[in-house]
Amino acid sequence: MEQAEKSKVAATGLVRPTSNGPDKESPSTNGYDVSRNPVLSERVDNAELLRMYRLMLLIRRFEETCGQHYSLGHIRGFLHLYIGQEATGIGAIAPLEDRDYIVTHYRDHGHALARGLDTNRIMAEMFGKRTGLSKGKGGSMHIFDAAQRFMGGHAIVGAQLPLAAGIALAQQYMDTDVVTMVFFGDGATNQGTFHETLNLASVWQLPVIFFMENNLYGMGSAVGRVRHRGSDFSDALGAYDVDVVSVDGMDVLAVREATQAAIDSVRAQGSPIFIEAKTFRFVGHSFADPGDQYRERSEVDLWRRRDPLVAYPKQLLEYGVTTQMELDDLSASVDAEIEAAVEFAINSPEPELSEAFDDVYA
Ligand SMILES: Cc1ncc(C[n+]2csc(CCOP(=O)(O)OP(=O)(O)O)c2C)c(N)n1
Ligand SMILES: [Mg+2]
Repeated sequence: MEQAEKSKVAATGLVRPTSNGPDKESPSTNGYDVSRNPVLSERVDNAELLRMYRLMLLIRRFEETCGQHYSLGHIRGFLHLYIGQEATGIGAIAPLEDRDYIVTHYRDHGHALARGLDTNRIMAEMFGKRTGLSKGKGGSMHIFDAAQRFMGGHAIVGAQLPLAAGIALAQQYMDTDVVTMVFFGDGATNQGTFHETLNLASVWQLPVIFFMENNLYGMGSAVGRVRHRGSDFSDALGAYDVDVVSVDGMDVLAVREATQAAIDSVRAQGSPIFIEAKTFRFVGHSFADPGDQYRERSEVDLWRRRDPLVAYPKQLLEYGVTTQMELDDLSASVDAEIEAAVEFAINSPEPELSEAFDDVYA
């Protein structure tokens, strides 16, 4: 293997088997060696690599299916698909512990599935049914499961940031080592809440991970048109003395490695960390937006060539982590799960009118 190629692969935790077989020090016997990666080595085995792939596929198929049912009028309101960004969500959420919190934006179904929330109940929420995670009254932008510490699903750009700071402040007050991860887009960085929250998180040294999914566009606005420094966030972050990590959001293992290191650090030291994952949505901003009026076709094609749903399984096969037959079985099981979720949603009742004001706090 070329040296450059080798070091690139080693950085993601996978090392191609050499003709002499796996490295002697490797704990693995099937060609997959994470021992060279100090962050991932003790935590990621082949089963976990496959679990991550299954979740990525589950998100992709879930999103495609939602698109179909939106066209049929079964899903209403807004629908913001996560297609293209799967590697980012899975790489970020996989290393979190059950006790950690997630707060996110309206492009939230991918995060909910990554967290392991019930597929049937997420789908039912999409369909506005009573069995949905928000009792059918939230819809696609308001997936919520307090028991699993998944605190939404928020439609107002940037609104989730101060909520995350509040959760982190509570954890700091109670002296736990719980980490709060908040997702937001590049567009949210121009909101006042972004700067206010970063300032307080820095002043109070809150245990929070600011996870920016920089997909280069906020609705139809390229980041370079609405930020004077474009995708260079060092100016904004330098002011708050928050450590910044930038990672390739199309590479699930690179995201996982960067996030795991950030989680370890936040858990140990309590201070905030900022992660920027560069990613891309392959489809429009929402289902109503064809997504091709403000982006060059060539730009979309370029990113599509890096589709994590193509690259990652190829990597798993190449490194002997799995077989094509196993991937096919896994794909069939994902299809069955999605089919069952749609059936569950279709057969579930609508919320009662009498429940309209239940769970309203003010
Ligand atoms: C405060 C506020 N302003 C405007 C909107 C309308 N809006 C919805 S999504 C969006 C773009 C956000 O882009 P970004 O944060 O990059 O997230 P992405 O959609 O790319 O994931 C805007 C302007 C809103 N929901 N809330
Ligand atoms: Mg964006």
